This record gives sequence, structure tokens and C-alpha cells, in this order.
Amino acid sequence: MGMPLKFGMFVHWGIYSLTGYHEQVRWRFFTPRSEYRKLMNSFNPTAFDPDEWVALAKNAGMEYICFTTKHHDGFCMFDTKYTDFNIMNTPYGRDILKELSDACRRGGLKLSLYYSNPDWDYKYGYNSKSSHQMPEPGDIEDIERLKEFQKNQIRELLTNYGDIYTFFWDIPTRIAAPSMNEFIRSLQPRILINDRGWGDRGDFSTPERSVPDGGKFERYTEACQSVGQQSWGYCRDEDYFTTRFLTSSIDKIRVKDGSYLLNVGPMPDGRIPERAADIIRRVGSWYNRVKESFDGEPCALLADRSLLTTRRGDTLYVHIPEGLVSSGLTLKPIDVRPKSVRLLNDGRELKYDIVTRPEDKDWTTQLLRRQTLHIFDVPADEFEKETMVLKLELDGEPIKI
Ligand code: JFZ
Repeated sequence: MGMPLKFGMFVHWGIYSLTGYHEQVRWRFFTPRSEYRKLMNSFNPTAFDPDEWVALAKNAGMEYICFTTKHHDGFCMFDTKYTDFNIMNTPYGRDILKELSDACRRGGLKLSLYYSNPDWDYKYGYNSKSSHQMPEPGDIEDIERLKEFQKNQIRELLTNYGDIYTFFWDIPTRIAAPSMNEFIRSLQPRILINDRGWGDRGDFSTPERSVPDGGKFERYTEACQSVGQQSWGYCRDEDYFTTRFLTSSIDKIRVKDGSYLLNVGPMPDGRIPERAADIIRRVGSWYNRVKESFDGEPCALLADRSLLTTRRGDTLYVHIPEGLVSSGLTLKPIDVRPKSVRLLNDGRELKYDIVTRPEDKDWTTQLLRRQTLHIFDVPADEFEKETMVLKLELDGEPIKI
């Protein structure tokens, strides 16, 4: 059993978007705190329409949004009493998180909260045991005070915005403090917590920008990846990933019943960049067409080389995340014949047979030579831009031979 929700939209948004560079722009350029703070004075996302974000995510088959309430820069995208470095003190002056949580509720999406441990604005935020730290002269390392500060903000986050699906800590503190997750659970008992908090593995793992090896995930797993290679926050000159890359990355995680967060970085005016939105639409269109294949269990049948297989009863799904070099696909032998083979991407039926092909490799061992299931005329060129998934309906339970 994987996590309850399988596909979501990650959103990295803060005053750093004004620079059009990176969510950690302050660290990249060693910007002094007082100078970075000035960005706050020009943050006014008048084109922010959370219902549009929700519609984009929903149309893509996503079930939740994970939002950066506070990134490493310490700027809070919610109304907080515990620092003045927050959205209420910008020209915009409205609680973005409230507007987003209302939109999610209206649209039937769940909401998850990202919250950074590093806080480059808080005088007592420095943690010498952890990474991503940016202390300034005069800052004081005081972990007890930092925990109190975080608890105060977490109380706000988990009482003012309704039911929260997951709590996404970022950057492990490398200090064990079980009371932190206990506090979260005392406020929202059903919440799921990730593994980047206070020395606690939480409820789920969070591999990032990579696909772990191995079979089905042994614990709840939520992978995340951004639409571009350079940044999670808005990047003016982003190097956008190809649909082929993203669909195969999602496919490999979902086959193992992991969940997937695909990230966008909205612009300073509140709109999601058109290229990013387009990727969400294309990837989402693919996801909606092939997602039934992820309801199956991963299995070893048929799978060879880079192929992945999932199975639901008498139905096998063959995933081709690395694409094909020809229009033919030779699968391992199974002892039942498919009743039909379809390409899930567009639903077309494909020709297949159980045969020995002229170039099947076992020529030297004629006696052992087996017939294989061969699929003909796979439209590999037509679908080179997304991961293909075949649906094989079998005449009975498949057994490997
Ligand atoms: C962190 C942040 O530093 C980054 O800005 C972004 O918010 C991202 C989602 O999370 O970066 C990480 C965190 C964990 C890993 C790599 C980058 N990791 O586990 O490999």
C-alpha cells in the first residue's frame, strides 16, 4: 500500500521569485540579510489566482498541492505573529496560504505544507550541525529557542488552514527532537510527516531528483522533481526538462507505488510560467492516459532490460520508460496468450504473436530456443516524447516459463 495520494503539484514560491534566478538566490550571491529583505517591499502578485493553479493540477490528474510556506530565506508566505518577514508586510498584504488553502478546498485538492528548517532571517536560526546555513555576525545559535519558534509557527500552520495532508520538513537538522513531530501530530493526528525533520524518519521518504533502485518501495515514498533543471523557484532562463524525461521518471516511481510531486515556480506576479504550465498539461495528459497501469502490482513477468511490468489479475502492463529503438518489442515467454495488446497512450490495438523472430538470440542452443511474445508495429516514433505503456489482457493467469 502506497501513500493515499499519488500525484501532486509542488509549488516553490516566495520573494526570491522577484530575482528570476533561484529559490536560494541569497546564498548564491552572499546577499546580506538587510539587502535581501528589501525584496519584500516589491512583492505584489496581483495576478495570483489560486483557483487557476488548482485547475491546472486537477486537470493533470493531481490530487494535492504542496506549498512552500517558508523556504530557507525565512520569508513566510502566511500570516505569522512570530516574524515581521511575512506576506502581510508586503504591498500584497494578504495571506497567500489562506487563499491557496481555500482554493484547494473549493476544488477538492488536499494541501501539504513545506517548511524549511534553515531560516536565514531568524536571529536564532543557526544550526551548526546542519547544512544550508547562512548566519550573520550577531546571530546566536540557540536550538531550544529555534524549536520554540518553529512550534509557534507550526501551531499557526496547523490550526489556521484546515486539514493538512502532509508536513514536508526540509533539510534535516541532524538533531534528535522527537517532540517536534509529536507536536505536529498533537495538532493534526492524521497528518503524514516526511523524513527531513528533527532526527526522525517520519512517515515517508523523500528521494529527490533521482530514482532509487530496487523493487516495490518498502515504506511510504514521495519523490519530487521540478519541471526544470536549474531551480525549484522561478528561473527566468530555466532549462526545462523534456516530457520524455519527466514521464519516465514519474513512471519508474509510480510503478513501485511511490508518489510523485512535480514542481513549478510561479513568477512574481503569481502566474505559473507558460512553459511550466505546458509541461504540467503534457505530463498530466500522459498520466491520465496511463495511470490505470499503476494500480497493478510490480512484477517480474515479461520484464527485461529497461522494461518494467505491473500486473492486476489477468492484465499485464509493460512500461517502456527508456523508449524503443525500433517498432518491434520482444518480451520474455509467458505460458498464456494475450487476448489483446493495446498501447495505453492512445488506446490503439497492436499486432502480436508468439514466434521465434529471425534475430532472436538463442541460435547456438537450438534445443533450448524458446518462442517469445512479440509485439509488432509499435508507433515508437510517434510516442518518442512520452513513456509508452502497453496493456496486455491475458487469457488466464500468467506464469513465467
Ligand atoms: C532542498 C532545498 O534546498 C531546495 O531549495 C528545494 O526546496 C528542494 C525541494 O529541497 O534541497 C534538497 C533537499 C534534499 C536533497 C537534495 C536537495 N536530497 O535529499 O538529495
